[in-house]
Amino acid sequence: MNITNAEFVTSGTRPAHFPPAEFPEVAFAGRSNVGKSSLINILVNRKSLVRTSSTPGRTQLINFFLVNGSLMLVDLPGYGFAKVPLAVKKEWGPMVETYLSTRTNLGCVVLILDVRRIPTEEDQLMLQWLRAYNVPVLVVVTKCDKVSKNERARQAAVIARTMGLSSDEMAFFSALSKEGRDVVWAKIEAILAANRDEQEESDE
Ligand SMILES: Nc1nc2c(ncn2[C@@H]2O[C@H](COP(=O)(O)OP(=O)(O)O)[C@@H](O)[C@H]2O)c(=O)[nH]1
Ligand SMILES: [Mg+2]
Repeated sequence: MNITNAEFVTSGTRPAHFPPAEFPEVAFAGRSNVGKSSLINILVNRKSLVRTSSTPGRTQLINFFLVNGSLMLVDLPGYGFAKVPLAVKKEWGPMVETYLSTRTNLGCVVLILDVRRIPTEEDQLMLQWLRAYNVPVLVVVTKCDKVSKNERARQAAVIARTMGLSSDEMAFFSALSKEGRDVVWAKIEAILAANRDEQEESDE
């Protein structure tokens, strides 16, 4: 993907705040601090279009970024951070579930997992939601710079088993080395192209 332009559009917590559903949309989901914002920044070749943080759990808005004037990338609030106040935790479920279940132009969710961790119940629940809503999913296993190739292979097997995924449903990534950037884009573009084909078939 050749990036000519990437810009912040808006943020919000409910459909009334969201931009019009006029472009295909790719949303990024995962635990707080897993590396969602870093992944988006690398995908769009920008150091800090999306704010990254070492104090997790702060971003509680859904943030929209327009790429090349034709594709929306969406940074969803992260889940699973213990120190978030209960009131904020309670808002998370309805906010994200409303987004996932009502966003008509949502073409793909990139679910991000840390290569060093066993996926949590929340990670599994997120994948179940996405499947229930028929949202195409790409799982990106990130922070791969932090482990050896052997450890990566071991963890990939654990992640695949825990999540019920086949290995071709996962892509490996590092925001530090930028390994996997092109593969992630290619997989996203393949999913969006498949969505278009399906749409055309149902229009006929
Ligand atoms: N070593 C390494 N650190 C990363 C990677 N991705 C993110 N981080 C770091 O992890 C922290 C959280 O990243 P961020 O993108 O803000 O996570 P988010 O909460 O999911 O959006 C930051 O300190 C990042 O610099 C990666 O691939 N490798
Ligand atoms: Mg973030």
